[in-house]
Amino acid sequence: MRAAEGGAHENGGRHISGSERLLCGHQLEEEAKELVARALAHERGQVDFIRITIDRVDKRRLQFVTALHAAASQHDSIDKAKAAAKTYLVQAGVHKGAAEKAIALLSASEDYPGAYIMNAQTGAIMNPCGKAVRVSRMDWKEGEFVKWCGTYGYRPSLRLQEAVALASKTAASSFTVAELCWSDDLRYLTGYVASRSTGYIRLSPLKKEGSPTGGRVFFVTEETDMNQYIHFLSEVPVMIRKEGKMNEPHHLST
Ligand code: PML
Repeated sequence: MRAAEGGAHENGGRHISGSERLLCGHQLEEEAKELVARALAHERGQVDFIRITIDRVDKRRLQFVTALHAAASQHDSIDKAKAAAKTYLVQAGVHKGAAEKAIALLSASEDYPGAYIMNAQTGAIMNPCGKAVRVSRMDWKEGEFVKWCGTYGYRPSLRLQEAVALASKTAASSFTVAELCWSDDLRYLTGYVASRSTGYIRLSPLKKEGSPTGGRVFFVTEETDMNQYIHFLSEVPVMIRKEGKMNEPHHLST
């Protein structure tokens, strides 16, 4: 589901809400209703465009990815949380200059309807034609998210469920070095750095209450084949599970 204010995204509408599910047929009706309710009630604005797309997924194409492990990094100021984000990004293999550029980018970004892709060494933005990239076709295997939360003592929430699924799918690509994200919702101040080496590190506060800025940056290797990368993120169906053999980086067989 994706929803916008002022018309469709492709016609310049402002992005308000988006969500992804992988479901069995009998769950479709109820979930679709919930997604519409969610778009209509969103605090970022009054939507006048909602698009729900439903595609059948061939089970044989389904890939399983183990959820990233989690840690929390709580700070008493935004500057300190951002400095910690930079340190974790550098630990994951991002060049210091690229990490700084991404933090500045998200600190000024509003309504970008997907992710920026950034060269992890040079900081160059790589999005084809400047278009935001949406990660799609991923979800948790039934019951696994609640187990994952239990391990870390987190209260399950839809926001966390979707963020960890997205971060785990993205980190599973061999082209991804790391991800930086924080919400553009006005009252949600927690974000994260994610990578195969650091896991999913929740950082707070990454912005001031009431600020509409935020978004996602995926840092990629110099060797990234953009077509393959975007195909994996947006097309390949991925089920997230809590346990499993540690993922080999995904080599993008389709
Ligand atoms: C979003 O809601 O747009 C992103 C959420 C990021 C943080 C989720 C968390 O770990 O609490």
